[in-house]
Amino acid sequence: MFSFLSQKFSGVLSWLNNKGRLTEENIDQAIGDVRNALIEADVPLNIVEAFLQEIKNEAIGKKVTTTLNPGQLFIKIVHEKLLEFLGGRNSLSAVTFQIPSVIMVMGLQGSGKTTTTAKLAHHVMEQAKQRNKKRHILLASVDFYRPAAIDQLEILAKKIGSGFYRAKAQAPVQAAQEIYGHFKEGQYDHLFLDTAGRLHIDREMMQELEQINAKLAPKHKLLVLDAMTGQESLKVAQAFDQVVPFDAAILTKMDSDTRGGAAFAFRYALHKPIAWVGVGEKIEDLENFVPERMTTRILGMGDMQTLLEKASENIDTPSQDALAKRLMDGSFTLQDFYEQIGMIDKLGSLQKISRYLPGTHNLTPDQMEKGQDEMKKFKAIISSMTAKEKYVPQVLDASRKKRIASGAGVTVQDINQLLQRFEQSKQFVKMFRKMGKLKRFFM
Ligand SMILES: Nc1nc2c(ncn2[C@@H]2O[C@H](COP(=O)(O)OP(=O)(O)O)[C@@H](O)[C@H]2O)c(=O)[nH]1
Ligand SMILES: [Mg+2]
Repeated sequence: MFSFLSQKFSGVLSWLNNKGRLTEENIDQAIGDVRNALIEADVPLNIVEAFLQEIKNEAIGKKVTTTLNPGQLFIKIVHEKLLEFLGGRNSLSAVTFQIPSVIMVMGLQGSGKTTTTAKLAHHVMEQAKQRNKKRHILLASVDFYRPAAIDQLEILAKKIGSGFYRAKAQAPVQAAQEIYGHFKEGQYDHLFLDTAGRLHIDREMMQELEQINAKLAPKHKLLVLDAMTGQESLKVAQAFDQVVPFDAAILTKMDSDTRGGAAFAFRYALHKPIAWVGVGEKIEDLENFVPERMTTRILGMGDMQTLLEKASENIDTPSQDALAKRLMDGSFTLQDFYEQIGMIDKLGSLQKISRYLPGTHNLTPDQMEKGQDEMKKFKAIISSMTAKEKYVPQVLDASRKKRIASGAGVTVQDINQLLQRFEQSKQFVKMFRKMGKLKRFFM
């Protein structure tokens, strides 16, 4: 989902990470890259520009704090903005169906109306079941346009165990009224009315929907949008909204290699919720739309934001800065190494941290546990050392190692492993210093 956007953004962001400071100049550069990414992802140009303008306004004039380097600060702003555009943190579950109610499902042909209608009905029934309730649902279709469209819905109704009614009338508006009559008689809780789409926005389709809307006055109107259609889907949404204003959209086919443009543009331009997303062809493949999850996916960097917040809460800046400085002048000692491990401790378990970090999701629980154990051991070893040993580890001969091992409850091999790791970090530092990217190593 949104892999295209993610890729683009992570490209931009990794580039930013490598910059020392966020100056007006490199904001410009970054904005250019983000702009390209969004345009390539099929977000309409005017929306791209509006988005960038907001980011720019926030980025410039904001002080770079000591806990966040400029790249991270920019990530934070992009993250916040993107989240806001996609619906924010507190966006409530967008639609709750009243009882009784008619729910009209609209959209272009092939967008996934019929499938989504059944998914939704199933979802409502399942939710009721969890509360030990039962929902009496009627599915019906006025899609006389596409052959076998009504049969398709009938099959799905059987599958989910809902009611189904086939109208005798053959004209959409009359059929809708006939269906409504049946819905009332049957004392159903909800009628999900599947409508006919067309391949493109079409006058006849719109008139049908307008009339059905006028006659039945559905409590809820939902627009089904195919997320794969990118920029086009915004035009579709606007056209529908002008004729039959809808409550919320459902974005289907988010399981495919969908570009992010659809969700992004829709939210920005229409200010209407995306209530659900379709993530597959099966009945169960319907999920709530979660702006935060979407934002994270777009940025392609795990929940970096949360990590940043944690980091700025838990780690006191001076010690971090001091460590970075010691690394820089080459006086990095085992004591510093110890403090570094302590910082990781402050951030929570390795397991928790890895959830926030991109690229570490594929660490197995085993590997995590090993890492965690290793850190514990290293801490124990270092705390069993004398000051001299910590600062001049070269003095660690066999007998010293034996003494430390028994003090820390580890083996000599563990100590050797620690020393190896320590040497590796020093090598890293040298390399990074050469590349002029030292500060990054520590963040
Ligand atoms: N992968 C995937 N396919 C979907 C999704 N929703 C619908 N489809 C498929 O899209 C095609 C068209 O769906 P349909 O419900 O008949 O669309 P309608 O013409 O709008 O009623 C069907 O093959 C569905 O299985 C989805 O969320 N993911
Ligand atoms: Mg259909």
